[in-house]
This record gives sequence, C-alpha cells and structure tokens, in this order.
Amino acid sequence: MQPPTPTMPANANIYQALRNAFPADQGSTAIETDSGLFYTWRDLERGSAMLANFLQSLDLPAGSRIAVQVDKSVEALMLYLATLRAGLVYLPLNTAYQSAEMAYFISDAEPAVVVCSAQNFGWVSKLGFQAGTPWVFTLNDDRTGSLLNRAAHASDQHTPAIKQPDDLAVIIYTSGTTGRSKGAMLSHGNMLSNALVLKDYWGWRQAEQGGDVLIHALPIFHVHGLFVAIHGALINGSMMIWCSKFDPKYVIQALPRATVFMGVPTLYVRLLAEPGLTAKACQHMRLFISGSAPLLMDTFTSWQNRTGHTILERYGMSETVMLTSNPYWGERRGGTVGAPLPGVDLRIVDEQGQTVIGGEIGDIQVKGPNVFAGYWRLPEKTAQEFTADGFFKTGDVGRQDSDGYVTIVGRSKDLIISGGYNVYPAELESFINDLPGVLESAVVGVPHVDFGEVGLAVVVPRPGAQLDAAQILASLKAAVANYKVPKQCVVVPDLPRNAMGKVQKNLLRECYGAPQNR
Ligand code: MCA
Ligand code: AMP
Repeated sequence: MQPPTPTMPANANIYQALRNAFPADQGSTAIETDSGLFYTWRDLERGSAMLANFLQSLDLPAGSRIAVQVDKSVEALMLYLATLRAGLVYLPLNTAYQSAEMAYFISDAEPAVVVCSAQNFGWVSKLGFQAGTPWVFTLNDDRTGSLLNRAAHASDQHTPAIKQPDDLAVIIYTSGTTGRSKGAMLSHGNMLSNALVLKDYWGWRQAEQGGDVLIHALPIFHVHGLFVAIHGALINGSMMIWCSKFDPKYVIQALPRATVFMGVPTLYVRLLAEPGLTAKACQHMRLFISGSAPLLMDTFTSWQNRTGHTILERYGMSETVMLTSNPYWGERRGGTVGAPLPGVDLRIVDEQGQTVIGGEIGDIQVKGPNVFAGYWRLPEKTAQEFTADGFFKTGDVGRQDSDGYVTIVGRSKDLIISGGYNVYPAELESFINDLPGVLESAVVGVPHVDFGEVGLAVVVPRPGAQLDAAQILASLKAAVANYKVPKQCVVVPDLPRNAMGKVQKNLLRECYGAPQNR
C-alpha cells in the first residue's frame, strides 16, 4: 500500500520546512567541503538570513527573479536558500552557458538581480544592464565577491516570507524541441510536496536513528543536484559531504563516512572504473540513487557485483521534479524507473490519447502536486503540453507493468541526454544551418561509453561549397555550452528522408551509431 500524500503546512515556503528539520544542535556540522571547510546548521541559517535581508533591502517588486550563474559553493547554496526565504524567485543557470545563451535567458526572464563570478562580470553585467537588470553582483567559489561584501552588513535574523503552495519559487530553463528554451515555473508546493514524499519513500534516517550523510557531487543548477539532493538532505537534517566537482577518487574516499549517494549514470560508470570501489569501501553506505538519464543494465549489475548494493533508479523532469522511483524497501528492478510516487497520477496513452494497459507502450502523462503550473510567459506552449483533463505530456515513451513498475523505452521529443545534461538537436541544427556553406544538418544521439549518449552532427554542404567538419565543431564550441557540442561531425552529400520529406534520424543513428568513447 502506498503511504499517504503529505499535507502542506500553513506556510508552504519550502525554506521554512527545511529549517524546521535542522537538528536541535545548531552547532553541529551541516556541510563538510572537499576543501576542508566545515559549515554548521547555524552558519546555513545565519548566512542565508543575511543574504535574504540584503535581497529584501533592494526593495524588489514581488516575484522578482534572481538569476544566478556561479560555480558550486556553499555560499551559492545559501543564496538559493535566501531567495526562497525572501519569497523571491530563483533562476539557476548552468556555468557552461556562453554569452548568446545567457543573453537569451536574461532577456526572457528579466531578472531584477543577476549574480555571476567576478571572472565573468564584464560580459554578464553588460547583458544584464542591456536587458534592464538593475543589480549585478559577483559571487566566487572562494567566499569572495560583491554579493557577500554587501550582505555582510545585513542582520543574521530573518523570518521566512509566508508562501502559498502555488506561489512561484524557481524557474528552471529547459531547452525546447524548437530550439527555444522554456522556463519551467516551479512553486513552493511543487518542491515541498516532492521533498516530503521522498523523505519517507527513500527511508531517510533522522538524527535520532543515527542520521544520514549525503555525498553531494552534482552541479547545483539543475533539479537533481539542487532539489533532489539538497532538499533531501536538508529536510532530514542530514549532513552533506560537499564536492565542488565530481571526482571519483574523492567520492570513494568519502564513502566510509557517508550513507547516501546520488548521481547520473556517468558518475556510476566513472566510479566503476576505479579499483578503489569495493564492497568494503561501500559497507557503511545505505543507498545509491541514479537518475536524469537511463541507467544501463550493465552498470546496474556491475555495481551490484562489485559493491553488493543495488542502485535505486528513479525518474523525473525539470517540469515535475520526481515522478517515479524504485522502492527503498522492496524489489529495485534494473532497467525500470519504479512505480509512480505517492500522489503522482501516471498513465500511458496511445496516439489517440487513450490510456493503454497490460504493459503496452505509449506516451507517459502525469498529474500531481509536484507538476509545474506552466512555462514562463508561454501560455500557448503550456496549453499544448497539457491534456484537457490536466495531465502533463512528458515526451517520454514507456510502459507500465501490472505491478506498477514503469520502463522508459524512448522519447517522442527530439532530445539527447549526455552525461545527464539535456541537449536539443534543434538548437544545434539551427546554429549549424546558419554557418557559411551549409545547406542543412541533422544532429542525432549516438551511444557513448562515458556519457551514455552524445551528439553526432551530420552536415550537407551547399552545391559547390567545401565544408570542414573540425571547423564546424570549433564554431559550435565558440558559441554554445561545451557539453552540447557534438563529439563528432560528418559531411555528407544529402540526408535520408521519408516519403513525407522528414529526415530519418533513425537511419543516421544506424549508419553512424557505433559506440563512441571520446
Ligand atoms: C562534460 N563534457 C560533456 C559533459 N560534461 N560532454 C557531454 N556531456 C556531458 N554531460 C565535456 C566538456 O564539454 C569538456 O569537453 C570535457 O567533457 C571536460 O569537461 P568537464 O566539465 O571537466 O567535465 P566533467 O567534470 O568530467 O563533467 C562530467 C560530468 C558532468 C561530471 C558527468 O557532465 C555532470 O556533472 N553531469 C551531471 C549533470 C546533471 O546534474 N544533470 C541533472 C539534470 P572539451 O574538453 O572538449 O571542452 S536534472 C534532470 O535531468 C532531471 C530532472 C532528473 O531526473 O534528475
Ligand atoms: P530535464 O529536462 O533535465 O528535467 O530532463 C528530464 C528528462 O530526463 C526526462 O523527460 C527523461 O527523458 C530523462 N530522465 C530522467 N530520469 C531518467 C531515468 N531514470 N531514465 C531515463 N530517462 C530519465
């Protein structure tokens, strides 16, 4: 039987719920970093209070966006918490985004505050001021920057703003299948309901039960690292071992002091490549969780054989936070993403929109308190992505077994997931098509030993033009986030098309899809 869906507290501000779970001993360690720093629970509370007071002193209009593109640090986490407690809207941005990508996000979201690293201040502040952003501050990963200087004068006492479950908390940009990124608007209720469900579902141990210790090795500008991992630890008063960057050797060395690890499949592949990953190293661990991309059966079984632990795979999206999970108590079935979480209504539908049963394959649609309200300033796009009866169309294709387990078999959206990051072919194709001498192009995902899947660009020259594949990749590298750049490019005379004139990407994958390892 599924546990009941948790009810919302009077103040749905998720910071308040996290704060309520901090251990009574505020002087104990909340975060230990890989650079040897220790932060107490009191540090988190006071540091985020000072930043919240500082943000509020700017007298920003209600609903103002705070756009943040900074390297991972505990101070960046405090800024996130401060934004929540001040009742403003957090907008995290991948540090790999380059100028054109940042220009788009800043002009679309119109943030009142932009926070960037001192190193990027020149170009980011220019973009901010051009878009009418009144405040641009810096925050570096070494506890310096104008944001901290300014907040140093603020009070360290702060009462979290009162929020209703539907109040906007965060905008997460997800790239679009048309090439245009959309800001998914997540509310305090979306995130809090999900955090409360996962608290029970994954059997987090409270301090009096010995407590959990999470190794936090993911970036903090996406749902996985920011919400699933951080909310998970904080709402259980659990300490984090904080890795500024994923380093498999450091993680293995930290395992004997930890109990929970979360990663995208690439992290598991890289850990398996380390001889130091042994059953003994993992004997103190309680739980390994994987998500954001498909976990290969080979990785699942190799992990079981090497460590004696069965990875728990779960499935979610930026628009919905977590949707399904294999059980903590019960069978973790490799190749599946488990059953819908309590409160999540999941159905598989055919092309006519009819629900299918009996393990038939179809489109995955979902509904629940965790599902977002819509895309920022895109009401028509939002309406297209929901059915008349309020289900969100995930764009994932799968089946559900009679005992509830869901298997994702593909995607109806044209998306490549590379090392846990989403790469949208349409964005890259549009850039390549604009290069001199290019007639058309197609970008497809091909298997990759480390990243699971990577992009391959297939490009057709204009009649008489000579194209250099390496130059095409170099042009892309100068323009878009590095993880989006295809690992390979081939120049061909034409693209295969079906009778409707649509490019047959499956044929390109078959032709060029030999597993890549570099
Ligand atoms: C780095 N590179 C990549 C990727 N990452 N190429 C393809 N895909 C990637 N994901 C390339 C860079 O372009 C660079 O190439 C070279 O690798 C080295 O870059 P570096 O930054 O040093 O790489 P790394 O530190 O080894 O990073 C690999 C990583 C990272 C640790 C696997 O990609 C990562 O942290 N991934 C996790 C992403 C994540 O958190 N996803 C969650 C999304 P060059 O040298 O040629 O420039 S949230 C989500 O999906 C939903 C909601 C969910 O369900 O969780
Ligand atoms: P994002 O836009 O970053 O939120 O990525 C969401 C997408 O990641 C989903 O729609 C799925 O396609 C994919 N995804 C997340 N978790 C899993 C998983 N465990 N297995 C397969 N795909 C996943």
